Amino acid sequence: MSNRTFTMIKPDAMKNGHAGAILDRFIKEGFRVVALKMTKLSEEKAGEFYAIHRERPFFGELVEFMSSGPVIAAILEKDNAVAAFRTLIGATDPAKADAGTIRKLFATSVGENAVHGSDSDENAAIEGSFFFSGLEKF
Ligand code: 3AN
Repeated sequence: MSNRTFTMIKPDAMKNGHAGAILDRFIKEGFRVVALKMTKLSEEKAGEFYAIHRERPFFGELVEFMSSGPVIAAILEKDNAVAAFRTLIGATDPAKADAGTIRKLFATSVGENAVHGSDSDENAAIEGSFFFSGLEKF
């Protein structure tokens, strides 16, 4: 699993019409699509997904935002996928993200930051299994 990561195109990027450009960028950067779906998280499911942030002051805002509209969830494969993908998306706060990164190009704010990217191989596997069954991974 060390060459896989999990991502979501978040509701802000979906609403602002950036999903196609972001998916295109994933592929152009050499990530292979292992699994892909458009879905909408309930508040309960968003809370479960972000349970690690339960004590953070922005947790309520994060759950409300992530359940506010559809997302595109995907598992992506590439050598060193977790680190390579986090470099591609840029810093959490788009104002601090490097030029050319997905968050610099498409994010709205630190809370509405266009894409999620797993922070470890372990979390990539957990997050991928949260959204996809074995039958949905290719
Ligand atoms: P990253 O997504 O870059 O790994 P984390 O894990 O620190 O960043 O935060 C998870 C998510 O929580 C972020 N993607 C963002 O949507 C939200 N978030 C992080 N920091 C803030 C903040 N200061 N205010 C509002 N939302 C935040």
